[in-house]
Amino acid sequence: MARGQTLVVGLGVSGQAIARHLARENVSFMVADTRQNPPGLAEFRREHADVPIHCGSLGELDLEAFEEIVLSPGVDPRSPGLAPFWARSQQGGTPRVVGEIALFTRACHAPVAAITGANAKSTVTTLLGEMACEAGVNVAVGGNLGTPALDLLHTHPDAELFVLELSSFQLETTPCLGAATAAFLNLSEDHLDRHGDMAGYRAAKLGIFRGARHAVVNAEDSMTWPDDERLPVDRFTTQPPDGQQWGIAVHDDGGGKAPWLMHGTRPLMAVDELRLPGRHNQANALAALAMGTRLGFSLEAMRRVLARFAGLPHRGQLVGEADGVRWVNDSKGTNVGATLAAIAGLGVTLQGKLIWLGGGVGKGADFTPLAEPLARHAREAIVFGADAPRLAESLAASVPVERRDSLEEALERASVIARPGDCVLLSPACASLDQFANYMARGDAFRQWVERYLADRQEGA
Ligand code: UMA
Ligand code: ADP
Repeated sequence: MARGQTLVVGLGVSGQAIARHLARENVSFMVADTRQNPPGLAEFRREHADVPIHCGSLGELDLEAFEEIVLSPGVDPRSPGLAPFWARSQQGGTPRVVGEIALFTRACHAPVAAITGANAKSTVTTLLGEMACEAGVNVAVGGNLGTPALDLLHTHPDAELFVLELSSFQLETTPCLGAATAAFLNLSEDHLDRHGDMAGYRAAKLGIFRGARHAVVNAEDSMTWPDDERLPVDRFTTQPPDGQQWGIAVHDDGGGKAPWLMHGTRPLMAVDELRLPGRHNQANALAALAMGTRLGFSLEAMRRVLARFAGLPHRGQLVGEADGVRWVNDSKGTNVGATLAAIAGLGVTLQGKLIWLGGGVGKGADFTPLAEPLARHAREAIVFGADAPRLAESLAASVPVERRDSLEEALERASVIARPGDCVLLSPACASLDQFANYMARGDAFRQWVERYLADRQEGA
């Protein structure tokens, strides 16, 4: 192996984007994947016939010989084979160990708006991207969501702005992002298997502020606040704003008093005008407004987007409504923090009660924080999947709990007990992998069942 070469680790979506980028830049590189036969290998060989590929343990490679090692996000820089190189690289030594976003920042010459958080990243990223479009900006949107960041450079060579959703995995291997504006939306337990504890998870996410010129953070979650006190910061809250915060307060525009999204004392738009449902989405709208304002978008353009954006599939998505009962697919609620937001956010908007459907693979999370909001907002909790017993045990003292084997059986039960004004909410607080290919397949199963059920009722009526 010639010294000076780059090693790309991981042959997934990100690794393929890294390889395409290095090939375009005429950088000599090889790829490695710790799986013996990673999916996409044959396709990769066809696309990059001259690129050496190593499948198997990284220990079989002479890592010292590389100048740079570029990791896919799913590859842990602290894994045994990489840890010494990662530690040395942190001290400025070689080989440099970085991730895809480090290569992106080197090659990108347009401003970047970056979004991270345990939850709501995709929603805020998409909202901000739509706002940019509406404001007439040539924008490219991607990252952890949709198109990998490095591919955006190629698909949008004339972009005036990049809006990127970034995960903790991507941020920890990015030495200096240099964002024009960077949002850290919230922090709750997730990915602790990789980051060790909440401090490690937070430290990785704080990477979003390295080199940033502006920050947007959650006034109600001090874990999202940057350590660097010199960084200009906008804060959002779902409470009445304090000073120049972005918040929600009662305002009368002549048509009577109503809750409005506010920037300090400036009314922005009535909460009623927002198409996205729930209190948590009001927070998301405020975060996007704060970023968009910093980027110079007009309030009119941003309001038009907020009035029409109905949300992404599987995130608090209304999939059917009949007899006063709403059926909401929040299958992307795959951790306790997300589900707490969905329960509290939707619960406060209901005339009736929630019928909550949850379960799957709990990733070892503590479910007890769900008990209090469910006691307040839910008629019943119907649990299914691998961690149903643990969920039932955590909730039974606070809310009526029914256990079912499958999502379909949980839905049957929900249809029997739902009353007008209620909302049947699938927000499982768990990964789906015990019973589904992914959270999208779970959400699709929910939607299909609801559509069939509502069609049958209509036929029967
Ligand atoms: N691999 C190794 N060794 C390892 C781990 C993985 O060789 O120790 C190999 C695997 O065998 C596989 C490849 O690396 O061939 C997979 O790489 P990856 O896990 O980094 O996944 P990608 O397909 O490259 O997708 C990644 C993100 N995945 C993760 O962070 C786990 C995608 O986010 C992202 O969209 C994509 O890069 C483009 O940037 C997905 C995700 O689940 C949506 N993200 C997590 C989340 O949102 O919670 C962080
Ligand atoms: P991410 O990309 O971070 O996973 P998404 O926008 O896909 O975020 O939303 C995932 C889930 O997060 C939603 O399905 C919902 O349950 C929850 N969620 C949405 N908004 C918020 C918020 N402001 N705070 C906490 N959780 C939220």
